[in-house]
Amino acid sequence: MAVGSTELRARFARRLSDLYGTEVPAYTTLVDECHLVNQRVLDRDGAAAERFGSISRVTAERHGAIRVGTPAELAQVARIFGALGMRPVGFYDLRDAHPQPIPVISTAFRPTEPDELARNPFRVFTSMLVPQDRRFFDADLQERLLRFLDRRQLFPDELLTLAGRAERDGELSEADAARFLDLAAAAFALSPEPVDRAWYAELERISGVAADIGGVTSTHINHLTPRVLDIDELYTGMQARGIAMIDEIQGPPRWDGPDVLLRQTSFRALAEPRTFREPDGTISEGRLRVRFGEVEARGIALTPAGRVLYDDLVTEVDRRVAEGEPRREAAADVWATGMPATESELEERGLAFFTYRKDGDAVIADPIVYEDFLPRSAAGIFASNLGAAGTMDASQGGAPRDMAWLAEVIGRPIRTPEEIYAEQQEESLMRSGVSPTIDRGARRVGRGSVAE
Ligand code: OOG
Ligand code: NI
Repeated sequence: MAVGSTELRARFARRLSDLYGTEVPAYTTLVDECHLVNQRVLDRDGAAAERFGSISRVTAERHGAIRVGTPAELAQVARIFGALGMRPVGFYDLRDAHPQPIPVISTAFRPTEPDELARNPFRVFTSMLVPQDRRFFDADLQERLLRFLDRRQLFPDELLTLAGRAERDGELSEADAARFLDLAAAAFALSPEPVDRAWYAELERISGVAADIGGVTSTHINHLTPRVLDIDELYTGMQARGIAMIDEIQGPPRWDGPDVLLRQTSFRALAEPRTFREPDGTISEGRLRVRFGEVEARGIALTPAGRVLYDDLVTEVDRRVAEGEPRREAAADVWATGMPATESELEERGLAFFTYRKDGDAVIADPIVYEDFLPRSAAGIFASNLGAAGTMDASQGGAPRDMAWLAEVIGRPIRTPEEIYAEQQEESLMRSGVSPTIDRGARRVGRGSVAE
């Protein structure tokens, strides 16, 4: 029996979860707590709890994060994830992220078809270092960094060959699939290779992320994030278990209105034992604290207009915080006045994406869940887990990078999240025969199977 890309993705997500659980025990605690919270929300809210995805999808749902150094490495990552039916979506430039710049650009590999997402939505936030950016790296360091990166091989040839075959044929034989999964999981495990102490420290002075990427000869999964239905409850639950969380939940604030986009929070994982090669050539044991735990809650995907509104509210909250108002109060107030309080209003004003179906004469709008990431939250997640802020010379010019550049250097198209959601919305209108203008009056935002 052949193993198709969907099954391969589901198996890989499980393998990675098992691996990360043995490497970072706090991850297992986090997953346990998520299951408890999700069950409580399910008991409390019934079918409404599954408005943004079935409980089986949400329970299996993970996103991972990995970091690589060069376009060639990113192209190989794209091939491995291509075998799992995951395509690059979105472009995130974290180099001028507020409040903490990170010397990387990122994309996310994920399934793009609704039925594939429903079967297994595994996604990986993938960042690539920009050694050419003078604000972080001078010419000498850039050159040494590129030389170091060019010499290493993150993925064995056999893995890349199997990945290529899987992508071409859409499947692998059972034996090849087993081999592929062994090699792929091993490629993302923490390596026992000694870390060059001086080189790592030199990069760490610039950024902990630069050291984690360019200071070692391998890559590793940085975190694996489960999805939770009530992130505020999860946050308190983890603290009660004695795990110190970062100060904030990133993204939209807690509020009574509809869940939009993505809320995330994280905790610093323990320092992990690593082997070092000292400047005098001796090998010693040390510790590095680079990997962590993160959890997320997902809401409705916003249209470009909705996103502008969201970004405006973020700016307004920042402004008030800068004037001395506590963030929580500022956010609650700004959202209460600025963000529509109901899904219907989001829908009527064209601020969020929905799919449409007819139920007798009524038109039901179901929200499309946000499957992507937020650059500011991502930078915040990176930053909250760095030991030191690092150094950056803002007076230097940065290397220009955008989605088209990234697509070109990895040799694959990169899709825009909003394009995918818009397509999905359009398709549902066509399929159901709902006319956005004629049926407008009849349209109501449905609560799925839940009575209104
Ligand atoms: C990625 C940080 C961003 C997210 O979920 O936004 C991220 C990393 O630490 O490599 O994971
Ligand atoms: Ni993450």
